[in-house]
Amino acid sequence: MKVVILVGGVGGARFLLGVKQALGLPATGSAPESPHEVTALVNTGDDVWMHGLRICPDLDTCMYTLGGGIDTDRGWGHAGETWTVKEELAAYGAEPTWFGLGDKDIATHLIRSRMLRAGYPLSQVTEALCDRWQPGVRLLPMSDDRVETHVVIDDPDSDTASDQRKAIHFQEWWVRYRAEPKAHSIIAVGADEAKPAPGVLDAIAAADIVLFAPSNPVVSVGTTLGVPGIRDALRKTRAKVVGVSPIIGGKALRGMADACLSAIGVETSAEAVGRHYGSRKESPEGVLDGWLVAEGETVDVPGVAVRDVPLLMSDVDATAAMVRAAFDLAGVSVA
Ligand code: FO1
Repeated sequence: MKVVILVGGVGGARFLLGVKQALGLPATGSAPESPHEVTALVNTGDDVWMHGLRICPDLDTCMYTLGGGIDTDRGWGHAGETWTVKEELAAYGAEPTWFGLGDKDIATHLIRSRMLRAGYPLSQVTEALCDRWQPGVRLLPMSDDRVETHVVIDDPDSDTASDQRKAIHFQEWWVRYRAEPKAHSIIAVGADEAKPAPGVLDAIAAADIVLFAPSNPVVSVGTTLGVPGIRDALRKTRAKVVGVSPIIGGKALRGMADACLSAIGVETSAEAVGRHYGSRKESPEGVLDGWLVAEGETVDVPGVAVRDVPLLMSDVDATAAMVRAAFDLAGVSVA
């Protein structure tokens, strides 16, 4: 079976572990004999140049998680990480000092930055890095072009009276300010000129099922949907498209999906997010056929088949059960 998943960072990576288990694939490493093909379309809007290095948080989180190298408490970066270079950079007063660059992680960024500077596209860089990590799924950046999520907040340096605003990179909002400053708007800079990375549209067209991981519907799945061509490909594919709500009981599980949703005027509820994605059949831009919501929730998304199941990715078994429920909702069986 060909499975395509739109994913972001920490939540997306955990969801991919469930997809692998549901398909009988080993948790880490590849299974070349398996009849299944899994392609993750990964958000790159969080990517950022820092200290001269290109950092791709969602791609790296997926690669380390599926490659068995992730720090499970943080959900990002290497297990057993050290921070010597970060401390040295801080000793020089080299900004930003608020971003956690681990020593082992820096090796990934050095390889990627060198390959990008040599002219390799991000998709080929990712393939090269995955040679080492063997995630067991194909990790495809949503685009090889630069798309960067920026957040418009009240300018912390200006006095409140002047209500000056400024746009900061998503990582600064997320990591430095813990997403506290109200996001007035969220902009994927470069999205309009970006093209889907090679293989993205083909994977969607050839898929037997497309899943939306319970990732941030604005700055992860939303950013991917914003790359010209991807939404259309999802509306055209013969595969069923089934999303998993990242909102349980009106609460965002992880990250700051609620802060992002309010920035785009969408209520923090499974129903509002399902409607925001929209029905492929009934709305002009919609992309969903199915929507998994948390057990006991009654959600109505016109033109979309809704099912309520346990949605907490408490462990891989629980996540695999969610994935099987999505397969079932799409009417596909894992032969
Ligand atoms: N998240 C933090 O909360 N603090 C950090 O210092 C931090 C550093 C970092 C370095 C590399 C990397 O790949 C991810 C990192 N993250 C950090 C996580 C990252 O900001 C988020 O996971 C994604 O951007 C959101 O999906």
